Amino acid sequence: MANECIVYSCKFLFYLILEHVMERKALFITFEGPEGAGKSTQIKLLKEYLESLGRQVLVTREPGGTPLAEDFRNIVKHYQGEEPLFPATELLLFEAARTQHTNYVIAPALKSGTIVLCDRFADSTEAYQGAGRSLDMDFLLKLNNFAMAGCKPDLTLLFDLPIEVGMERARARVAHIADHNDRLEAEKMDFHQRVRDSFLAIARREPERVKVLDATQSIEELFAEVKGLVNNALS
Ligand code: T5A
Repeated sequence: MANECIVYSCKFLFYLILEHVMERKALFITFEGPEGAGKSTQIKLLKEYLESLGRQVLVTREPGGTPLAEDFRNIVKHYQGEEPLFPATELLLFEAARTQHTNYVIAPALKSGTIVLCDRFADSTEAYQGAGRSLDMDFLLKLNNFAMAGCKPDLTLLFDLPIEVGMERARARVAHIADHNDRLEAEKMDFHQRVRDSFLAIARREPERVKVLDATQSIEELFAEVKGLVNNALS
């Protein structure tokens, strides 16, 4: 009887401590991967899960997340003017959008103890503009660092899958939109292959932060992995 009491008290204490830690720890989680990897789907599920634990959650995205950054998003994704968007201009627009986003949204949210779930962040710039567009990587990393304004992800979930599978999913999702145009999605397959390879290289370089998930799994299987990794990061 006495033993049972001790076990019960220990369990009670453990859950109290867990609840306390989970309640207060701000966390910055980014979601990365090639086109159509299933990030948005997992973010939605994770938000619901974290809110069911009583946590304050902010879901946001890049490029975007503030009204002005959303304007920049519209340009980098859909611009069709006669004057081509110079690759360095594209990079600067992504970094300008990020600067608005980190300073006005992400940093204040983290400061208030909110869990921030961000659909793409600085690793996407390294993969798309650095590897995809072959821009000067050293300079790009410095710009990334500047635009991040101290908001370094605690955890990055990299949804990896063959680019053909992701492109097919992305195409199927917008098949009903007659005049769909997306500058980056429309890039050639070798561009997207460089993007995928670059994401995997980042994961090899920073294995503590970046966790690679096999995004060809079902939505449910993937979410079980996501939940495990996030619970780990929270405890
Ligand atoms: N970019 C971004 C840069 O070039 N540089 C930068 O610095 C940054 C920040 C953003 C674009 O900007 C580029 C990268 C991008 O090209 P976006 O519209 O946000 O544009 O594009 P994505 O981030 O690629 O978003 P997608 O919506 O295309 O892909 P997701 O969010 O990864 O996928 P999701 O969840 O919408 O799923 C796609 C489809 O697949 C299904 C879903 O139902 C959906 O129909 N699906 C699955 N099917 C089978 N199995 C699963 N496990 C599935 N999960 C989802």
